[in-house]
Amino acid sequence: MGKDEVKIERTLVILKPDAIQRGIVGEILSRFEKRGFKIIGLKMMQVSRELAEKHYLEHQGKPFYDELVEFITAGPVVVFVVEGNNAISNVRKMVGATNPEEAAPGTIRHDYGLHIGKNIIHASDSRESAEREIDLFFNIDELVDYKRIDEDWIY
Ligand code: 3AN
Repeated sequence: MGKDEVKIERTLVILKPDAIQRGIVGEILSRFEKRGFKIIGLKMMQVSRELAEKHYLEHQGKPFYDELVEFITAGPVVVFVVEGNNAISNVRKMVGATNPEEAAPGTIRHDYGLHIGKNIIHASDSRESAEREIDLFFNIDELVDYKRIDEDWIY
């Protein structure tokens, strides 16, 4: 694939309870919109313990697992599906390193966070996890197909 070719992907983003409580949802969402990504599904929800355990299955048994489940269920979250060119890796780059103290300036975790336990945002890390997580959080009829009017000026 040439460097100039467009590869449209979908990925799941969760704004964790700290982002909602701190009133930074709009600002963060805006970063994705302004970059040119298309939001094709969006909702606020309370994550159940059962859903949290499914979402964090791969971390079961790790020392921070209980804390992780407690945190994601501690209050409402905002979940959305982002679509666009190489969305999975490009969104991960915007999110930054897991630990906000190590995340590069300009990334969301750096710009809004100071501690690994409260790192504001989750984004799928691979094609497989994107598919699994979108399926876990959204019904197919909650995703919408539309064209942004600026699309031809983005690609
Ligand atoms: P990322 O979200 O950057 O992909 P993962 O998948 O390694 O990070 O970890 C999932 C979540 O677990 C992170 N978002 C973070 O909230 C939490 N986490 C990871 N490592 C630690 C740690 N050492 N201490 C506390 N929480 C952690």
